[in-house]
Amino acid sequence: MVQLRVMGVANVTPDSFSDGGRHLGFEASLAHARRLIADGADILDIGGESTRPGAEPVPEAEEIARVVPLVRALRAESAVPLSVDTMKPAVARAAIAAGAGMWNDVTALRFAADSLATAAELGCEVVLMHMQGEPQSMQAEPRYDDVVAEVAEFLAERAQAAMAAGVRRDKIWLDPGIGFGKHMIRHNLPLLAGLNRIVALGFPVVLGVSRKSFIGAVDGGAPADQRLGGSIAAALAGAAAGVAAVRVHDVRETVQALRVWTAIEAAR
Ligand code: HH2
Repeated sequence: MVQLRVMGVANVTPDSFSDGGRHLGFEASLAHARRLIADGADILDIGGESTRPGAEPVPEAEEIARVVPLVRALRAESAVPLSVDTMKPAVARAAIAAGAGMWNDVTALRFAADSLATAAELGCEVVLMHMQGEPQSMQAEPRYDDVVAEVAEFLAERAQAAMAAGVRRDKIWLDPGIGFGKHMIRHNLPLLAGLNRIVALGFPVVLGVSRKSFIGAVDGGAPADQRLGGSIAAALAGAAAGVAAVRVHDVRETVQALRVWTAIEAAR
């Protein structure tokens, strides 16, 4: 069985929906990232711009100033793989130069004209995520005839585009983009139920369900800080479907859940 990796979310933003700026500032974000590593994160995903619905864009220089010092500091003291969560090629370039090895792009390398070429040139791993619409407006009126088929088709097309631009096949990860231009119930749940069809595309899949709104929608409106149980349930659904990594805020609890799930699977 392929080892399922836990990607810990290490945001350096004042407006992330789930941790509300609690880790703003270099020292606080470094301390938080160290905690995630101690808790067992296999990868850290460092983001300087919130992608929550309605979030304001962050200027490129500001995003670099948020992300790069943290990447550099973590690279100096830890061997844990580092990912940068950004749409901007210049931010990815700066973070990779500072020691990150993965570019996590929620726009699947569509944001800038030079996104694809930059990913190929950097030679890093890339996460291509599905999103319908733009972050500012994506939740307004998402529409699909068959959400699993359409997400799978999009991801296959973006993987082809990346390879055509020179990204190596073995560097590509795919992500269905739970919550990105999807109705909380009508789209996210069938997509989670059909994850095996995304996995069947033949690339490692990253799944981000941690603290997302659909959990609140299923559980009587539970707020973001009370979605741990639902986050773990959805992560385990991903594990059962064969995803390669789960992107989570609560690393310690998720590591424990996956260890127990994996131990039971091994006993079959
Ligand atoms: N979700 C968020 C951000 N980046 N990247 C990938 N690959 N997959 C996801 O599901 C994903 C992502 C949103 O979560 P969070 O980082 O907690 O919020 P914010 O964007 O407000 O920082």
